[in-house]
Amino acid sequence: MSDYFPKVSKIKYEGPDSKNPLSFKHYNASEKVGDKTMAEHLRVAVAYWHTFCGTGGDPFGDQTMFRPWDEGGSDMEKAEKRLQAAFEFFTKLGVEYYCFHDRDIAPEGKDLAESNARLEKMCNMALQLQRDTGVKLLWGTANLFSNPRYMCGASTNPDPHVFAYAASQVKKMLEMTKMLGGVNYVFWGGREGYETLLNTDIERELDHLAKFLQMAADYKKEIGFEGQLLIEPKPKEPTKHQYDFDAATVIGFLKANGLDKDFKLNIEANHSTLAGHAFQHELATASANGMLGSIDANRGDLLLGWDTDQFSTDIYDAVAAMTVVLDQGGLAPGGLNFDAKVRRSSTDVEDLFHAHIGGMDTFALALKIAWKMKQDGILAKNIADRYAGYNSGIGAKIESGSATLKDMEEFVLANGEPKLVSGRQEMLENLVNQYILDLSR
Ligand code: XUL
Ligand code: CO
Repeated sequence: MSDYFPKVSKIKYEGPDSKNPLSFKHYNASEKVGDKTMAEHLRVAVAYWHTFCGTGGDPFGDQTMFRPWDEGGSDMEKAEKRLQAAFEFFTKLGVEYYCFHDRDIAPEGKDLAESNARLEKMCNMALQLQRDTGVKLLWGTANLFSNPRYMCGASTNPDPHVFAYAASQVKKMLEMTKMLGGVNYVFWGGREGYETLLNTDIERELDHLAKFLQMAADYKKEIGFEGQLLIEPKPKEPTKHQYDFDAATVIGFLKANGLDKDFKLNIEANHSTLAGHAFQHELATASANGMLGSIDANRGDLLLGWDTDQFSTDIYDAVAAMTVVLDQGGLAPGGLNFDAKVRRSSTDVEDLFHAHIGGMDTFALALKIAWKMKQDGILAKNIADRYAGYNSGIGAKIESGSATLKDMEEFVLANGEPKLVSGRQEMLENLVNQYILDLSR
């Protein structure tokens, strides 16, 4: 095993009273919460791109993070060192999963053939490291946004040559994800959107996006890849109008194109807030449609309008998220991918551990709180009571689909004005706070 993190040994669970910053206060992989362990509930994954490829560069300044695995050697030698470092990190952190884009793990070559050969070489090395450590692949994906060829989109590019290039990358990455035993495959729209209608045919672009996804769903079946295909909604950035704006937009698009049986959604917290929604709203919308597949667990900054990809520390938000996850009976084969990066000024390799420990502790505590609330059934009872009118009489008739407008009029003429019933929001908010405060120690 490599030694890129000499100051960090295996991170242990030390409980809420520990003062050791390099320990878990709540995440205790083998601790049972109900019938599953925390690890089984949360299925935490490290995002390869942020944690091992991030440089700290931003539009206003250069690299701030100089990683030992990036020192010296050819691009491929660096890629190999980075992969060693990654598996050392996964093992010391004690996570079961990771996620990567093709170009994170292997640098692009001079042409597609060379890029594919490089990717294959690095994936074979990853397979060996997976076997050595027991770490698994939560999902693979293709980077269809960084290379200049994708400046006007990948599958929605006006040039079919670019479409074909993007499709070729997806073909190879589906094969590699299958080879690595990946349990999901993600499509994030990247540059699938537009800047101006002066040069854009929305109808054709949406049609091309659907054709692209159909090809992927067909190829998945052809090669016998059993992972779940996921689409990750995001409203803007990099393009002004992204076609996969939010959960509702993506669900509508998938249904309109007959793709809703082949894809589920990967909901990212920060993308939800950029769309003007709460994280929980996006999770609940996907879940209500039977389409919540996986989560990119991070947070934004409410004072900034872009994708800051910060590690979750907001317990309130995480409790809301875990409530939806528990209500639908879990996330598997999906998981919680920490699609998050340390701040530009957090330049030590140890900061990568602090960041993940914080995120994992936040979701572990949230899991315990959401589980207890669910066990006590208070929120569920309140919601059930609120809709009880639909269990019988006119309500049941409406839900059965047999009621008509005439029935409605007859009912109101006979029963007069409906009573005002309080939604009791403040009482419920206090209740949630009480659980959070009680269980945080
Ligand atoms: C971009 C984003 C991506 C996807 C994978 O905002 O979230 O990292 O998760 O391509
Ligand atoms: Co993401």
